[in-house]
Amino acid sequence: MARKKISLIGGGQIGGVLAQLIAQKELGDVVLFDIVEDMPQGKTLDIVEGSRVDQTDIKLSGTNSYADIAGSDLVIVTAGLPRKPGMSRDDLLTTNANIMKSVAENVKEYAPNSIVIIISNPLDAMVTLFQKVSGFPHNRVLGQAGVLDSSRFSTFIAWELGVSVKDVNAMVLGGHGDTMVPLIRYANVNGVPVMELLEQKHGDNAKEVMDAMVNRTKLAGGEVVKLLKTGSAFYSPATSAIAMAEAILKEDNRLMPTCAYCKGEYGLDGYYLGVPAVLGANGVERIIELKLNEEETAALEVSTNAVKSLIEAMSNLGF
Ligand code: TXD
Repeated sequence: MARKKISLIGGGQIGGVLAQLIAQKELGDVVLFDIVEDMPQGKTLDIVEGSRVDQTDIKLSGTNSYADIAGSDLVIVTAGLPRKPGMSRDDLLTTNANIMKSVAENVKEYAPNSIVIIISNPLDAMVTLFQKVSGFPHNRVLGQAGVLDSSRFSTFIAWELGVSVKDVNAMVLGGHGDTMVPLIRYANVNGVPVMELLEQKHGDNAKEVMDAMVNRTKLAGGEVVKLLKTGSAFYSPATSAIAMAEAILKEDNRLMPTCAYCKGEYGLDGYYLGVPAVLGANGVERIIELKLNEEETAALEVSTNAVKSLIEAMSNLGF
């Protein structure tokens, strides 16, 4: 089988960890692109010089020229500014929309057959814009947010219940903002409902404990930004995007919360939103529609409306 080619647009904090993870997992050869001169060359040289120790052998190169991404199977985009303390993801809209437009034009020109995973914020708007500018089929343009938000939720559940995080399954849907929707009813520890376990431990206070975890999940990105002071989370966003990349490159058909294009699913027509999707050879193979109850439907609607107004704000800015 031919070696896969993976291009990373943006060689900052997340881009660097993506490159290292791809190398360690030998998912394919890596081209790391950034507009900053020499930096992506330096990062990839640094990573490749550790490959003897890691016992891995792939090609890694850094570049400031889009021509080098030609023939990519997969492109992962992190280009754009991260948040500073006190900023919301939406505050990044104008700056990152300008960057995303140029990225989409270049990926369209140089890697027209690639599948593209967007990570840059505000996520739902950036995925929408990339698809619009590139004109790529919707199944080949998707965004990473839900895998990370779900992993954060799972982590808090594991800590609370004193069980291994490996056994926790919890999913977060909706937009990648403070209105995201952690699905309490579906959360389980190897099949055992989390609420049942919380009731055993906390009795009548179980709901309060769950609400606190849901809240922490929604604000988890900001919690890290506040502590780091100079940027936003980068290890866990990278690891999450790599899980999606692996599902696509290995054609695994894995079910993951994905920012995917809805054509009527969840009552949403013509918008990108975080929904459960099967990821495989074609990118988004299909969206899975869950039977949400009234409360969940209402929460998702709030999130959907937030995404819609973000897209409207972007279009009012001329994008
Ligand atoms: O889960 C998620 N989706 C996210 C998203 C979780 C955390 C952070 N998330 C967002 O990812 C964050 O808000 C940012 O918008 C992106 C990238 O975050 P990162 O922490 O990697 O930011 P850096 O370190 O500032 O890196 C951005 C790089 C930097 O090296 C710039 O020089 C480069 O982007 N950049 C560009 N690259 C290519 N082309 C253009 N035009 C360009 N402009 C800047």
